[in-house]
Amino acid sequence: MSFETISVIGLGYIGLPTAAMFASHKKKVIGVDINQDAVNTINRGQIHIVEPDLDKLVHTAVNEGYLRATTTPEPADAFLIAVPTPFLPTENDSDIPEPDLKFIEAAANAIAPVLKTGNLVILESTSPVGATEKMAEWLALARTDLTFPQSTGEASDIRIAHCPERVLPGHVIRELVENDRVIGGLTGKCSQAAVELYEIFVQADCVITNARTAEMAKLTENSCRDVQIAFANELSIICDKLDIDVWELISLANRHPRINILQPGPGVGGHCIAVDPWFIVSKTPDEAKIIHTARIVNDSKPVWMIDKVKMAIADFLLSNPNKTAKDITISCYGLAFKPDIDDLRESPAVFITQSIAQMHVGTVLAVEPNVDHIPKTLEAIELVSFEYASNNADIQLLLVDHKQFKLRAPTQGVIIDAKGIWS
Ligand code: SAJ
Repeated sequence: MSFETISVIGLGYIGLPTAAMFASHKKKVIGVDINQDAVNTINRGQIHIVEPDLDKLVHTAVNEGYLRATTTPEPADAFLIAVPTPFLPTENDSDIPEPDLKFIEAAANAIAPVLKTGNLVILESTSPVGATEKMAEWLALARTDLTFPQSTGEASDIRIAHCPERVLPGHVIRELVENDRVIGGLTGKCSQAAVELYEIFVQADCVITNARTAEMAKLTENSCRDVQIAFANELSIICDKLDIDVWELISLANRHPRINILQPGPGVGGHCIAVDPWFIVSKTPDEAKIIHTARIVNDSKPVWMIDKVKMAIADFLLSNPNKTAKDITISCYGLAFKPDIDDLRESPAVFITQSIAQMHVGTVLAVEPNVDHIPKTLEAIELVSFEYASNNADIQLLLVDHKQFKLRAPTQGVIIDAKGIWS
């Protein structure tokens, strides 16, 4: 098959780097997004997200005429759908979140009118098991004049596959090229076509399976990490109770040749690890016991951190009877969802800092070396320098192990260290 024109639907953290990657291999790429501002930004050769090296790639691709963004799908040889798969709203905190496929359905309906015989449609969005088959049904309903693999098998006009992205934010450009790719076609020909497409830029193995296994593979990877982090987070709570340094404990245990415990933290953030396990739990609630429990353990860690701060406030007032809570300044170090990035979305550090600012009557300061302003939703929090925060706080709360924080620690105040770098 020849893929000269490739369309990427959804120009976010995965879609835009993928589009730029095809374009940098001299393929004509049509990027499609419902966000007109993002489309305008990309067509100026700029980017609306933060990812190292992506700006140069997009700038060159647009300037050389290989990448163009639009809000309306156009005919192409292959379509890659990389749209979000959020949750449906839940009524109670204890409800299991259900995935919402509305963006995949909208993308399928948007490309359906321009589909033609020989096209390949790939779902890249992280999806619950069965979503690719569902997408194929939506496409078939919209285009009764074409044949699809779910009904016609290998002879279908349209080929469909699920090929989940697995790249690490902050390393996307390198990992897009170097990571093995799981290719789950609805038929063998669908898989083969998808392998040919990814081989345009992927230098690692493109491993063929079926669509359901490919969907489950992605969910399994992120659930595995979530379970492992939950183990570390649970250990940190146990060790706190038993007066044991969890960091020392983990480094000792990790000297065993077959043990590799991850690091505890303030909770699990980001858009993947804290989300994807629910796609398994919601489908198989009676079976997914460990995966479900890991979510509960990790989601409860930020609340545990806030309780630690409340205890530190109470202790401070006990040993300083002439002071009130209003006199206590709390500095929070790090707002991003993980070290050395500027992404504050779905960040436990933001949740903790915001909750402390809401409950505490005294001053709450924040230090985040990777951003220069605080988003509007966090206006109650004052962004200050490390020096100011460390010199003025009574309680010093380390939330993210950014490299800047590894170089120095506050020399006064009570330290609460969620990452074990100042302990
Ligand atoms: N975290 C810990 N302790 C650790 C490691 C991580 O508390 O020892 C926390 C981080 O601070 C962060 C969260 O977990 O809040 C998630 O960070 P991460 O680095 O584990 O993962 P993400 O969300 O940046 O990217 C993950 C990756 N998946 C795996 O490593 C299995 C990436 O490969 C996926 O492509 C990405 O999810 C995705 O898009 O699904």
